[in-house]
Amino acid sequence: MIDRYDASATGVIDIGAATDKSPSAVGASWTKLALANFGVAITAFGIAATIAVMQAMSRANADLPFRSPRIFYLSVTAHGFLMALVFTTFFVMGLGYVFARVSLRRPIEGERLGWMGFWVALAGTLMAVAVILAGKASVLYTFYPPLEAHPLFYIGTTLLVVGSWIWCFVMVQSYRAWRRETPSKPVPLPMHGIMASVIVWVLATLGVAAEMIFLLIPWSLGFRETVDPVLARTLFWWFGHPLVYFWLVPAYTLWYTVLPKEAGGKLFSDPLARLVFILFVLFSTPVGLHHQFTDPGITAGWKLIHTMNTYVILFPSFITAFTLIASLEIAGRARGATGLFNWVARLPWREPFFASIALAMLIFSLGGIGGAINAAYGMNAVIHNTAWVQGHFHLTAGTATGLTFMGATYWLLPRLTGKPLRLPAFAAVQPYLWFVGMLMFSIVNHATGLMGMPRRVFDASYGGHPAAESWLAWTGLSAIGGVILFASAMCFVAVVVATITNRRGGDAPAFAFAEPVGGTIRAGTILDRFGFWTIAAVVMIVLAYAYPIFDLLRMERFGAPGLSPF
Ligand code: CU1
Repeated sequence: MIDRYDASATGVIDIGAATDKSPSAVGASWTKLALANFGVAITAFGIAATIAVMQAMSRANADLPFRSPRIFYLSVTAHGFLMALVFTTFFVMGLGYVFARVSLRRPIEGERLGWMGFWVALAGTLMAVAVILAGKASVLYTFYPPLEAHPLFYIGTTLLVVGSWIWCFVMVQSYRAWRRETPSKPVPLPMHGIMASVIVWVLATLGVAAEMIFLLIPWSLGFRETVDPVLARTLFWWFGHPLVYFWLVPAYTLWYTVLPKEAGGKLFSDPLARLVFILFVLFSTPVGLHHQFTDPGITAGWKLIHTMNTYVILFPSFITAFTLIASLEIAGRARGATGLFNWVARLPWREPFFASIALAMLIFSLGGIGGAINAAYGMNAVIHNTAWVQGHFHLTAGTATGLTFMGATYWLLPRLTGKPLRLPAFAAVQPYLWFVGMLMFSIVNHATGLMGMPRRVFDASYGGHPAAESWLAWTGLSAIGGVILFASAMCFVAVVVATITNRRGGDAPAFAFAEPVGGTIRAGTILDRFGFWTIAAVVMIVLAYAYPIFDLLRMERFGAPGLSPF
C-alpha cells in the first residue's frame, strides 16, 4: 500500500506557476477570500473573549456594574454562539481555502461561489448576533427548546450553516477538479484533512438543519403552538458532537502537516494520519446520545451503543498523540538532541506557532481524560450539568481548537499578506498566558463541578445557600484564570491588528508542509477514497439514529409551549 515518498505530494509547496517568478501568494484573489473569512473569525473571537471575562467575574460573584440575570444569560449566549459557531466556522472556511489552494496547487474551483458562501454566512451571523444583543435570544448556544428565541436567531444560524455548505461545495469541486487532473497521486495530506472536515460537517449539519426547518423555525414563527424538546435535543446532538470534530479535524490537519515542519522534523507516518481522519469521518456523528444520558424517551441500550462509539472515537486521538510525539522527537533529534528525553527541550518553544500547538496538544490530553469520564454513563451522572462540563470543553474546544487556531494565525498571516508578525514579544508570550489562564480556569471548574456547582447559573452563591460556600472560595481563582485568558486573547488580537495594519510588506515565507517518514499512500487505495467512506459514514448514522428517532416519533408526544424568561 505504501508507495515510495513522492516529494511533490506533501513536500514544500511553491504555489507560483512554473513560469511565474514570484512564489508569493500575496495579493492573489483567493488570499482575499481566505483573509475575509479569517477576519470575521478573529473579530468574533475578540468580542467573545471580552464578553467572557465578565462572565468569569460574575460567576465569582464579583460586583460588576450592570450585573443581572438578563445580562448574564445574554452574554453566555453571545459568548457561546460567537466562539463555537462563528469563530470556528469562519476560521475553518478560511483554512480550507488556503489548504485547498496551496496543497492542490491549482486555482480554487468556484472562488466566486466561495464569496457567496462568505456573505450568506456573514449575513446570517449578523442577524443572529443582532437579536442576541437585543436580548431576544438568550437561549444559550445549544438553544434547547422550549426556551424560545426570536425567529431571526434560528434563521440567522441556519444561514450561517447554509453559507458553510457553499464552502463545502467549493471544497469538493476543487478536490474533484484536482482529481481529474491528477489521477496518479493520492490527495495531498492537508486536503485529505479538509475533505474529512467537509464530510463530517455535511453529515452533522443535516441534524441541525432538520431541527431548524421542521421544528424551531415554524414554531418560533407561530405556525405551531408547541415543540417536542426531546426530538429537538436529539437532532441538536446529532449535530452538536460532530461539531467539535469539525473544528478538531482542521486543527489536527495543522498538527500533522505543519507542526512537524515548523519544529524542524518530519511527519512520523502519513498513512496513520489519513487513517485518523477517516476514523473521524466514520465515528464523529453516531455518538450524540452521550449528551442525552439523562433525557427520557431514549432507551438505555441506544445510549450504550453511542457510548461505545464514543470510546472508539478516542482511538484516533491516541494515534495522534503517538504519531505527533514521534514526529516531534524526530524534530528534537534533528536539532541535535541525543538523550532519552532532552529532545523536548530542543524544540522551538519560543516560536508562537510551535508553542501554541504544543501547549494545545498538552491541554488536549487532559481534556481527553475528562472526556472519557463524561462518556461513561455512571460517572456522567456525577458531573452532569455541573461546572465540570464548562471546564471540560474549555480544554478541548477552547484550547485544543482555540489555541491551535491562534497559533495557525501566526503561521498564516505572514504567508497571506507578506507582512512579518508585529509585536513578536506579545505573540511569544500569548500561548503561555493562555496555557496558565486555562489551567487555572478549567481545573477550578472541574473541582467545583465535583463539589456540585452547577453550570450556567447566574448566582453561584445560590442566594447564600451553605452548600455553595465550599465552591465559592475557589471561583475567585477561576476568575483570575479568566482575566489571564483575556490578557492572552488581547495579545493575540493586538498582534493580528498590528500586523495587518503594517504598511511595510516583505517577502512572504513559502507554505511548506511536513514530509512524511516512510512514504505516502498510493492513489486510489482505500484511505484515498472519500466516496466510499462517506457512504460508510451514512450507514453508521442510519444504524445509530434511525431507530431512536423513529421511536421518538411514534411515541405519544407532548409538545411544550415556548418560554422566554426575559
Ligand atoms: Cu459529545
